[in-house]
Amino acid sequence: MKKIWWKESVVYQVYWRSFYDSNGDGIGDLQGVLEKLDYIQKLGVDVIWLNPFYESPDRDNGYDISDYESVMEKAGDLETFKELLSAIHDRGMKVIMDLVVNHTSDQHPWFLESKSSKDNPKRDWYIWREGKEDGPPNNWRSYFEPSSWTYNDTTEDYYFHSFAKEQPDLNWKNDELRKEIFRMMRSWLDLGIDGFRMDVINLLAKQDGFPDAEDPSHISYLADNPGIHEYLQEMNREVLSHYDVMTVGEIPFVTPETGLLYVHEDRNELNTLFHFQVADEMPVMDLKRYKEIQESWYKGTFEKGWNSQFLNNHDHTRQVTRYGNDGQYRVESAKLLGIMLHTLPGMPYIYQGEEIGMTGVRFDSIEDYNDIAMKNKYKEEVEKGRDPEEVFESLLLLSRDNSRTPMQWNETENAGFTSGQPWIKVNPNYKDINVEKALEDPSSVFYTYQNLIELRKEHPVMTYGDYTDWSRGKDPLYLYTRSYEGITWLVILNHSDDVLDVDIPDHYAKESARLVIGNYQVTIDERGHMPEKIRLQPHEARVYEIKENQVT
Ligand code: TEU
Ligand code: CA
Repeated sequence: MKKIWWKESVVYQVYWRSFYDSNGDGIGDLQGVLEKLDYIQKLGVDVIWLNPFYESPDRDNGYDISDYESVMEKAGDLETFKELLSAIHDRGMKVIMDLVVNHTSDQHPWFLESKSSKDNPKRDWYIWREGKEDGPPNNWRSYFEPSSWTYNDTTEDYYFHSFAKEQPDLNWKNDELRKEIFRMMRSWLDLGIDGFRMDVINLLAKQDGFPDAEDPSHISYLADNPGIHEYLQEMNREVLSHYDVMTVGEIPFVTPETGLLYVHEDRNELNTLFHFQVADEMPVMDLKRYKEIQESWYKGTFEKGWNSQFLNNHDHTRQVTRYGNDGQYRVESAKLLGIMLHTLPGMPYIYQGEEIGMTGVRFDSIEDYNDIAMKNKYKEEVEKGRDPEEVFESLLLLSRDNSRTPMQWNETENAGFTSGQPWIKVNPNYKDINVEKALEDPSSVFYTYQNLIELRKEHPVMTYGDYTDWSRGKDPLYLYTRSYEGITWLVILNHSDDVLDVDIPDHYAKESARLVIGNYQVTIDERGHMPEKIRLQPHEARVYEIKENQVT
């Protein structure tokens, strides 16, 4: 297997607008990230992923870009970004930027031109179709709207958008457009960034002819269409192959088979991907399914391409709330999920605040929310005549704002995030859960994460080890091994609120072992032998190292 720096990296995602506000306008900013770099460095991560900070009307928090080459005023300016970039490099870390090239803002000058007349030179940079029988060209939904088409009065036809109507999709069939995007990518890479997280990158190619969908509510027709691999190979050839950088594609609706086509080492497209089998199929933990997904991605991609591990991000509710226990066992459960993600095969991503066990939120009314996905859905359902209270309740668990509340730094007003009025309310639990407290407490979630990241630097088994699941069918137990060059790590996790008795597989029982990391105090057999049976406390996680040459 090829060894390479990014495979060995841990990435920390900074949703800058909710990270730290340096100037009191209530919005986090790049200067704020700069001021908190010591904190990120203390955690020990290798790479920082910054969500989009390009010029944008901000209808979808920066994912609606109106100028790819300047910095949104809220975030700061290009000089501040350059300063941040070199400060991160000085600390031995790297930076990846969000690349959002499936769509732009409807305020991008390209789109303003494109919609102005049928013979405008930028007309073909977006996707235009005639309507059908007084309606849109087909029956497709978009992610954020009941239709993926919006009518343009001036030209009396429709443009296509996979997301909100303020986010028209670019036409990747157009050669000039692709050239312009590649040039823009090179200009950021030439500035010294270390790669890209590529927003919904498998949506670039569209289905020929836009045929009606049998079931328009399953929007997978938006993704993974013929032509996509040609675009990405061209992007690799024209841009990426000329730099030593990493790329991670956001790739919804793929299986290990189709996902591998994006990241296979011989195909020269992307390095790694985020797939959404967990997020899309599991609103809450379904351990049986989770194990199947891990197994199939391991079998499908290990030693051929490279996978990622994450359970939350700025779009997905905080993991301790969604997949753990954010009440009585918040600390144990946050640590267990961290230990799991960092010992499964693939690059671990940490979303800001995860490392202190931040939780999801429940605000009182829809007015307190900002997420365009949630607000549009609320409006759509209420307009159908459904009870507003019921609609509101149904959207709470997965609202993207669960993860977008400000980073909780300390117990002062607004959690120390801003001296002004925060753009989104702070989670009321900030007096209990905050960075200052976490750093003072040697047994906090923070130090478990710090430890996990440090362990990866010394133990190649975490990166390159093969994976075997020994627990199949025995939920809530998840027991697996990673093995590499004679070293085996045995990971034992209790995904439940109850005590759990576990039989250690014969192969490993009684062998010489040491505890590498756990989330409870454990007294180990003084001869250092793996017991035959162990009793796990609620949400307990243990990782043992076993030297295989001593296994008889
Ligand atoms: O998200 C696309 C998106 O909707 C997925 O993350 C979704 O969660 C996945 O397909 C599983 O269903 C990206 C950005 O992360 C998001 O913030 C933007 O709103 C969106 O693209 C549009 O740019
Ligand atoms: Ca600010």
